[in-house]
Amino acid sequence: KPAELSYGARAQLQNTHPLAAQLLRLMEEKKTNLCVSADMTGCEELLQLADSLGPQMCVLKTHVDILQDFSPAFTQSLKDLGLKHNFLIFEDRKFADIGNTVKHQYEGGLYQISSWSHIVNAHAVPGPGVVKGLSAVGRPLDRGCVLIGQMSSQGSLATGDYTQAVVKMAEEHSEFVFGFISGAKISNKPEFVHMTPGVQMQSGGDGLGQQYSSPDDVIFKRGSDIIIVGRGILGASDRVKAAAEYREAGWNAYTKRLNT
Ligand code: 6AU
Repeated sequence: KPAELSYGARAQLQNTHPLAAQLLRLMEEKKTNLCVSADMTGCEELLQLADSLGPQMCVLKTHVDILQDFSPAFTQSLKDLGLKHNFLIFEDRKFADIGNTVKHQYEGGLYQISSWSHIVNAHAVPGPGVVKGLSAVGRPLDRGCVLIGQMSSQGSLATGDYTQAVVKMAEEHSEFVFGFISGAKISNKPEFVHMTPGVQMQSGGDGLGQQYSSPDDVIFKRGSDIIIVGRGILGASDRVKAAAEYREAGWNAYTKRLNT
């Protein structure tokens, strides 16, 4: 088994994308590989969550199109909280159209995602044009993208050869793509960052196809880098305590991997 590089060491590799380097460095500094999935419907509640959990997480993930009271002022407040607590913002938009369309969806409309979100994700199903379109908007702003190589949901079609084709597409567009959404490590290149959703302390599901694995399974056994946790934290009576527990479980799994 090849030696495991720390997050900090991976940040310094020649070919690590600048945004990935920033992310890996802040993970090392803050000792957290927790991404909180802030799937909430009110701006004020989301901002309060971001402020209270800010110290625990490396990334805050949003679904901005489920907010009932979205406003441009909200994104400014979110950016300010990101600077205050040193976390990156990830709008989970899952772009999946031709290059010209995703370019407009990324930059324009009501949400102007490129103006506030450091990270976005995309499906590879349209072919490399989706990455080229996003890249035309995102690169001048020093943004980055993760491609969806696998999904956590039951019956997902993103498996096998499809996953391998996603890895190839990422490698061919590493000036903008710096990693993956996947259940496990799917590329051996240490420059790439793997982020895994479908994480809770207990295995199980949600009745709508979501499937859960534990932080230890995801980070230690399957070699991913970041746990993405939504309802495991949002559904807890004490969210700060729950986030601290996920953070500790994720970090312990990482240090165990480094020392094995
Ligand atoms: O922890 P949960 O189940 O409450 O939330 C999981 C979050 C949701 C999903 O939209 C997202 O992770 N997600 C993704 C992402 C991040 O792209 C991919 C996937 O395969 N499964 C998944 O749950 O906000």
